[in-house]
Amino acid sequence: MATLKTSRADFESVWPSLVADLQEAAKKYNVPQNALDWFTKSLEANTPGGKLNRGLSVPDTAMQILKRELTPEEHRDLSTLGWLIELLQAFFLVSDDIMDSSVTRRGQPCWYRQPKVGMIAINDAFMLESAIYLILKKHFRSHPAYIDFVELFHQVSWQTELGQQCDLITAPEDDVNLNNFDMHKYTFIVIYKTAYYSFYLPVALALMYMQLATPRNLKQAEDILIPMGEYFQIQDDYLDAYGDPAHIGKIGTDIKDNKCGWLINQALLIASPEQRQVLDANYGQKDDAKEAKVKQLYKELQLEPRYQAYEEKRVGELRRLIANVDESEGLRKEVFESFLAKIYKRNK
Ligand code: GPP
Ligand code: MG
Ligand code: MG
Ligand code: MG
Repeated sequence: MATLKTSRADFESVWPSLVADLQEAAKKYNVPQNALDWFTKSLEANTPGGKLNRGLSVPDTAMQILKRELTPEEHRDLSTLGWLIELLQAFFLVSDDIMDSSVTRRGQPCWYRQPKVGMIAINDAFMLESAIYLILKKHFRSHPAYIDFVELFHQVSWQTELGQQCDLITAPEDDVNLNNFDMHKYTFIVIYKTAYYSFYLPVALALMYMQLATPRNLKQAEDILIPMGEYFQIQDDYLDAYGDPAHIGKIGTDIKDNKCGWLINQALLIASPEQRQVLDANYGQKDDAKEAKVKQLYKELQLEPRYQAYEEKRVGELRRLIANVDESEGLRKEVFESFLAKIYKRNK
């Protein structure tokens, strides 16, 4: 059987109607034209334009479970739910780039650094979040899972904020103390700030939409998707230092930002006392030369091959978890296999 997959073009074809819905919602309150234009510009600059993996995986998951192509109505609805994840992601990224003092995103200056935007980006981020609930209400008000969708978006947002909070308070700008880092804290940060919204949310939405969600299959999905999301964020941390900015569309800031990331945690596990002193003296400072010294030490510590070994080990574990998926309550191994295929050895 050919693999069932949503094309990027089919998914993107749903977006303009959602922009129109949102403009409609704003027009109800007689929003002045310049404000409407600003909102449209923020929607278009921040929502499409990424890899769209999270959004595409909602219709993809449904097709794999149903083992057939979607009807036009199912395609529209599931793509709409997918776009809601992309709106959630837009809300998070606009905010995260301010908090991380980042420079570029998707090959462009971060939204808050674009002409005339600045801290207006904070309100733009709130509006991207509100857009989720406006569209949910408009399209799914009478769907049996409506309240489950609303609660799921709230729950996953809360989980992401818990992770983001820990990420931020573990990386104070003016108090570099590498003793505050450890792999236990690291794991908490990445599971909450990334894995729930990027991996669990699309599958849970697809199951709820098809009215196939049960406590058991949701739990089973979570048990695979959370370690997969943890692996995805470890890749993100690796690419922060080793990725090509032209490819990943962003310039890494983790070393300068004093982040409790995967690379520094691995370095701390294996550094000699002398190497530890180099890290203490150079990590977490807004200084190119110091950042370069940390990267040089990462090289000496052979963190790149260490990452590759980690990747192979983790992928082996994930493949074993997938092989053991119980398909009797609607889930299918293929759902998880296609998530894994999209991220294995990714370089962007
Ligand atoms: C990724 O961290 C995590 C997020 C984008 C979640 C943000 C959560 C909020 C509640 C705002 P990251 O900073 O490593 O991502 P990137 O490398 O893309 O900047
Ligand atoms: Mg960031
Ligand atoms: Mg961040
Ligand atoms: Mg990152």
